[in-house]
Amino acid sequence: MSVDRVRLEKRIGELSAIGGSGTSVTRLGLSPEEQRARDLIGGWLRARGATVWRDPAANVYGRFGGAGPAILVGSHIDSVPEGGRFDGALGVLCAVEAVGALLDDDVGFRRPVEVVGWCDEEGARFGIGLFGSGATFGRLPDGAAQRADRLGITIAHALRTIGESGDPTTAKREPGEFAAYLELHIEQGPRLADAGIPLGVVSGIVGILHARVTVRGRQDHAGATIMTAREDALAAAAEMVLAVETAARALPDAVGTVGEISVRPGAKNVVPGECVFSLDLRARNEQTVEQLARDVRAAIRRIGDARGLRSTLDVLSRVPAVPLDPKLRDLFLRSARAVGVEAPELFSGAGHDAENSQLAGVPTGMLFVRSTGGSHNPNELAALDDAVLGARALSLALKELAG
Ligand code: HGY
Ligand code: MN
Ligand code: MN
Repeated sequence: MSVDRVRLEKRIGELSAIGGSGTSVTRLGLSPEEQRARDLIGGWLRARGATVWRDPAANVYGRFGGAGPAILVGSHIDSVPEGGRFDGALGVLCAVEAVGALLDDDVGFRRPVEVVGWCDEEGARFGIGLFGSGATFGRLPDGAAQRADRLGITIAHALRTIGESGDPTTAKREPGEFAAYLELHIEQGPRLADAGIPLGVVSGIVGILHARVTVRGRQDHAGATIMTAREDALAAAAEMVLAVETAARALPDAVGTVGEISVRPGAKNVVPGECVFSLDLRARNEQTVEQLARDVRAAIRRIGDARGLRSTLDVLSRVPAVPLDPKLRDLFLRSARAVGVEAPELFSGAGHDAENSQLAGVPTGMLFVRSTGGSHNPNELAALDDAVLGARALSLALKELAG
């Protein structure tokens, strides 16, 4: 496959410049930066003859070929705040490059191919992860459009601002419109780098529970309120955050993270009256996710009761652990072998849009590209050689499915 290394390298630079500063990228869901990314990607696809459109959930699609169930290939175009240049972006760039290589080699499509750039996979702004693919595959949580960011801007308003109706559920497509979904993504962990192997095949994806905990105490004077007369919401939340860490450490293959915390009123001389923090609970299997959620709920209740404070836990989104399609796992193993790589099969601790397609009944496969420097940080790095290998393997897989 004639993947064009220079073209790929140039486009990695162009896309990471949108919302980028140095090696850091901030391209939040439904932000102006994300729209500029859609315009850039749509332009590349249109230039190769694709029919390009944006759907009511602000996903961007480029379709090649005629009618009938398509091979969908892509990833997400948004990032976390101060994230890296490759999470999501590399999957979209390699999808564009893989199709470009097939077109350059005059490989005709016996079935249509659609390249997709998913909107707001991270959920960093509105709290709903896998938002764009959730809309397409009918898996959005109830009331998603009314979910607001920290400034009180709702998803509906943000969609209307870019000219959409404001109802993302109208983006839903029938699973039968797709014969398969393929996603290339950086591994975001150390296993491929430690093994010295450039590609991996994803066997399954972790189950995730996202929630918001609100702790209500009593706002009071930091000087005139003696320690035994306080209902300090932040002190209680601090104990709860440590309890999340303890609960996750106690279960095999479980992880628990509190990534966001806010305090009201938030002044140095005021005993905090309210504290809101996020929960991100994950495990390889559903039983463990449920057990972890139970343990965390119990700890929050115990700590609140002991301090005489009230707390609520609101589940924001829940995606079950999902094994990926065996035939597509085998296809990616063969495609990796064809570019000289004996790829290991890896379970993904990171969530991906691929969960939504597989759960909706669209056979789904994922290919990992080695990355270093961790992820969700500016040090995230995929070597160009590895990206080119990934794009070539993706192109071979596409050729077998659609060529
Ligand atoms: O959170 C995740 O696992 C993904 O990066 N959205
Ligand atoms: Mn991510
Ligand atoms: Mn990602």
